[in-house]
Amino acid sequence: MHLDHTPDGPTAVSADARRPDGSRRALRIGLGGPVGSGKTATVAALCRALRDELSLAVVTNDIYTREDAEFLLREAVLPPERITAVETGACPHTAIRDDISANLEAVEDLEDAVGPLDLVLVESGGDNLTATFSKGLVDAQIFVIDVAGGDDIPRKGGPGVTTADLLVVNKTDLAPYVGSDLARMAADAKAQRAELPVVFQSLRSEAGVHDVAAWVRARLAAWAARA
Ligand SMILES: Nc1nc2c(ncn2[C@@H]2O[C@H](COP(=O)(O)OP(=O)(O)OP(=O)(O)O)[C@@H](O)[C@H]2O)c(=O)[nH]1
Ligand SMILES: [Mg+2]
Repeated sequence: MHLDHTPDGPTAVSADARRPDGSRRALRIGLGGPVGSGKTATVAALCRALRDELSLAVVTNDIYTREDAEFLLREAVLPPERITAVETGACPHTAIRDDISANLEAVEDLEDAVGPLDLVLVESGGDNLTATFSKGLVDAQIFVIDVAGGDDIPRKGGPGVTTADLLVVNKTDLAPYVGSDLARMAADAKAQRAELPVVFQSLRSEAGVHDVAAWVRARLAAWAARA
């Protein structure tokens, strides 16, 4: 589990911040969350928001398919050589927490092939509220839930909701249709997370991924300063 946070600063560095050749490695940010909450859509929006200012790449994890990577390729959010799929072939959380070797290899291959990179986004396959990334794989993690999954999800907690460096409550545009109470979700998230940040977003709105992109930029600035 990924537990050593500071409320607004970077978490402990997951591994050596330098590559074997002495160059600074990319900041790695993991995106986890339940099936269909909007992880790939958030990754796509982040790529569009950041690709002109940063060198970035994406690793997706699917159980038996490459669908998330194929979606990102179809949408042309990045050049194809910057998107890699890992087929986990088991419970999604296994590849991001227990045996992270395939993901680490994918990240390192990307750095070799298209580096130097500023940022690598690693999307987990959709999983339950306990899915968290190993600190050996990512430096920070975003947990994406959505309002259609039920407005009691923040209250239920679980490691993703309570300990992720950023909690994203996605699809706020759907709240009126599914009867989700956003104020209650915000209060429950605050109770679970204290000072850790929460972003409510709709990728269908004009603001889109703006707040999450701002959070990523702040993490990158802290990462660059420390490395
Ligand atoms: N209305 C609405 N739909 C959204 C929003 N974000 C994503 N979606 C839709 O929700 C569906 C699932 O989004 P994905 O990004 O594929 O979700 P995911 O978490 O990557 O799903 P898995 O990888 O299968 O776990 C897609 O049809 C998206 O277009 C949003 O903010 N509002
Ligand atoms: Mg996905």
